[in-house]
Amino acid sequence: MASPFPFELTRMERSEEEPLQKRFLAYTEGLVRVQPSGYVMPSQYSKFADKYYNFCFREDDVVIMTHPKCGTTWLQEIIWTMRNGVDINTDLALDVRSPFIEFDSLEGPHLKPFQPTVDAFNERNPGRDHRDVGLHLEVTMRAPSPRTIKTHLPFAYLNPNLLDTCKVVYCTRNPKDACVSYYHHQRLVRCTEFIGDFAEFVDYWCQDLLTQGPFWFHVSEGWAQRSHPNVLFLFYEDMKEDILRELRRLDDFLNTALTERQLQTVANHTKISNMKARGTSDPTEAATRIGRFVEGEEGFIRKGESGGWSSYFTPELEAKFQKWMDKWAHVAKEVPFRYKV
Ligand code: PPS
Repeated sequence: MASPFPFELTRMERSEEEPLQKRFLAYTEGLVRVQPSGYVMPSQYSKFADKYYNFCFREDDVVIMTHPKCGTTWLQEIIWTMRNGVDINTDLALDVRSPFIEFDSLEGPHLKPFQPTVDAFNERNPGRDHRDVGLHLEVTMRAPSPRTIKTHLPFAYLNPNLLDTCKVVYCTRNPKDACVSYYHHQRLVRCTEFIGDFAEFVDYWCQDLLTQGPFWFHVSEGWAQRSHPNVLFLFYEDMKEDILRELRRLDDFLNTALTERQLQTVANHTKISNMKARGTSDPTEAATRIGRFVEGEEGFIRKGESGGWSSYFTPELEAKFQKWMDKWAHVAKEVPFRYKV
């Protein structure tokens, strides 16, 4: 039986929302907060929160859970490839191979969906119109096993039986690099369309006003579960430092039993330069063509560095960021982030 979403959803105060709507052009429908965490989402989330909370996971699902910009896409390509016989010749888009459960909550109706996702929907829901239900939710629900599911939702907003049912790979990244990456992302994608500069973005980040945050709330949820037998907790910086070591950990956790040679193939296939070169991994070209991405911004798969933040943060921005870290010290001091690898 379905359980109601147990948290309160409140519309953001007009005094906070209106200035944001002038700088994030896509937030025309407004924003909501989940209480008591203060987690921010576009208002469409209210329509789906119950459905995500009751989403039925399967025993052979693997869920990739991250705050945005912490290594999701890299892991989706790695884990899908590892779990699908090291198939490096697939012509299916990553969005279809590894669906994004709550994407319907993040994009407005003005955006044209990706054709491969619509095709997957039509194949799995003959005769139904994706505008009547959640396109991405349905594509995820009806995906064939074994599913490799992407989510940016924290544990609390998904089915409480998630960890009793399947495995979760939680990945995080130092918040300075995540912030730079999110800045570029929110300028790029028309489902946010941020038009300000980096200093302004840091201001919103440090006030925990950005969607799919607060960052530390998300990380605290993942960190609390790091020792659960069905959780593998990863750092983006560790993957940058030694990808084969992290692939071996994934191989153990997922029971994929790949040979060292196969792991090397996965490492090569998921190198940033190789992922950028494939439309099946990097949606930038296709999304720009159909008006989902703003032309002239950096691509969806961008630099992929650790430590790139140092050329963005002025001493003033560092001081502002530090204050925000101090505010969240109870979590921030616990998690051993590395700021350069
Ligand atoms: S999203 O939109 O939240 O799903 O973004 P996410 O995939 O979590 O994070 C995007 C950042 O990861 C970088 N990236 C990679 N780094 C190393 N290797 C590979 N293969 C790779 N693929 C994506 C991507 O470039 C983003 O980081 P930045 O710093 O912006 O370059």
